[in-house]
Amino acid sequence: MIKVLFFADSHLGFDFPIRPRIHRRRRGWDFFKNYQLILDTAVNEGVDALVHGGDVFFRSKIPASIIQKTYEPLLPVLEGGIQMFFVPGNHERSRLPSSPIFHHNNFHLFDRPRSFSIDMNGLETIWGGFPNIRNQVQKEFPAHLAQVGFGQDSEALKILCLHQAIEDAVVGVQDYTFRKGSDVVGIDQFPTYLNLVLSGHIHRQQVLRSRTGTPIIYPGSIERTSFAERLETKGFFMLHLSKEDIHWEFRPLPARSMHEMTLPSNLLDGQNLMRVILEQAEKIPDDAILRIRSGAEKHLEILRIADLRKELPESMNVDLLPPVGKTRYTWSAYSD
Ligand SMILES: [Mn+2]
Repeated sequence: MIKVLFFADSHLGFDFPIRPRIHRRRRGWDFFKNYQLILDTAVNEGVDALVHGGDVFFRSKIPASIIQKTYEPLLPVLEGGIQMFFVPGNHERSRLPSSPIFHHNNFHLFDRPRSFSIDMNGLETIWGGFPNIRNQVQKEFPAHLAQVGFGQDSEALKILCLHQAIEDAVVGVQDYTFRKGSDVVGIDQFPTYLNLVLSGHIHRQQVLRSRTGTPIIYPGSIERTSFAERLETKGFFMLHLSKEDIHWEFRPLPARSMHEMTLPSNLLDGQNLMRVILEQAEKIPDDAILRIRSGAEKHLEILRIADLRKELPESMNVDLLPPVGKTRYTWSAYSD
């Protein structure tokens, strides 16, 4: 029996400006705190393997200090004898910034389709995987899998590590479900010889089954990265694997609560608007993330975000947005 901790989508560097223009609470530390909690759990519970399913970082160009803050705490974990597997995600453009820890004997990077055969507590395992395929994954998947080289006939336990959208995955407050498509791996594309599939990318934790019954596990993101995740419990999976049996439990992590309010469009004076906002803020935790949606474009002229932040608790994260339909940017509600 081996114990595996699986997490993904840590998005480190999210809201973590190196030289902030204005001083206010940032969400960046929340992500690093949960990251450290996960590493501590791996050590304290003596897991045999730790898997990161990709989107380690928030984007592909990462300041050196964030890279260091990310990799440095991995060293004591590796030194403790835990085997570590990392999948490059789409946010790091399928390539992780390199580090000396990549050369550690216990660190295994899926920098290309490849596999690692390791004897763990007497259990023969083959860990296969490849970096996020950004386009045409449905078409590319079989060739990538072949290049992984699982050795289909071996008796070893075969675990596939990915960072992809998979058919049947569900996301967002509206329960959007991924259907088969060119950028989605089909549920019938997983060969029977696989014992377990671990994937990042989808930010809601869930367990799917391949057509032939192989468990496909998404741990979700370690903190909320968008309002589409506001109802989701964040966390990671602890798995127990043996040749006869695979079981798992989900472990929740602390996550900041998210709230949205829309300002009444008929209210057009600063004082009254502020009163409405403060009334709403009273009802939510002091460390909530509050998104204020203007009801009318005029609200953006009347209210200043700096004034709002001054009036609301310092521990709260506050944003003021244009009315629905007038938003200048969009964010991917599903799987960024
Ligand atoms: Mn992600």
